Amino acid sequence: MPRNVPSGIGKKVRLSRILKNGRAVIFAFDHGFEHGPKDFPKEMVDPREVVRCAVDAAFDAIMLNKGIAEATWDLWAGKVPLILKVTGKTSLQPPEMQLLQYHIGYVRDAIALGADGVAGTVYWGAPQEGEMAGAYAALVGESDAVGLPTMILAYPRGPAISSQSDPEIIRYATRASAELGADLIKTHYTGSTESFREVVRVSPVPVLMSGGVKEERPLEFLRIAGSVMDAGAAGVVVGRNVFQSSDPVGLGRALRSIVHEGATPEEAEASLGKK
Ligand code: FBP
Repeated sequence: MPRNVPSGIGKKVRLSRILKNGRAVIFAFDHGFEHGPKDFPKEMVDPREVVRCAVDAAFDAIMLNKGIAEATWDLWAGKVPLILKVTGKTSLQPPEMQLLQYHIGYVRDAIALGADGVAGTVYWGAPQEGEMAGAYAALVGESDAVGLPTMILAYPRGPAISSQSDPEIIRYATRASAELGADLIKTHYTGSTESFREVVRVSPVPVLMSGGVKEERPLEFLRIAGSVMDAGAAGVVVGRNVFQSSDPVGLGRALRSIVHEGATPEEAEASLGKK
């Protein structure tokens, strides 16, 4: 007699591949769409080079757009779970139009690619917030139906937003993201452990810090990673601070040591260039 799989198990199984003991270091690599190739150092223009580094550094998951996931699948398959990013915007549009993330992928693409999750951005506070939040709600519904976890890029942005890292605004964006039904929330650092602790507290689901523009010295970024872990975050989702680094694999491993092994930023920095 056919037996239905109890609902929600597939999502738990996939989330357990991404979060190890509730924590994850996730590699974000959608910049070729969001910002264009200018973000990539010369030796990193080939996406296979970058994905190879992410696999060598043993990231817990990798967030890619569809075309790059297809072009690199043989590198990450069976090693690093894929989170398919299904929204995007280019920086080629007039600035006011860059406040809308539109669909560039679908749940069926994620399934077809063997992904363990899907990701989408909502610019909280933007004039187009309703469109993006509505699309994200639909994404949650479709993903829940097939047991795929969703990760939201919760980014406050637009003319009504005084600061994209204001603790109270980030708290609100985080809580609104949790209310939408996201399973993982990726948002901006608020500048201190104390303020990020308050961000983590408003969410019933794991909160991860979004990397941001590359810090001048690796130690500065490792200290930020240490700060969010002290605040109770579930990890970090990072792109530029890794692939623009002179030692991307080392930096990825250094982040792993902070998130998974409780290393101090100084200990993690000392390991750079040694492995
Ligand atoms: P970084 O760690 O490089 O900041 O990557 C996180 C990310 O959200 C990327 O996924 C995305 O391409 C980029 O930042 C978007 O940055 P912005 O919204 O500032 O243009």
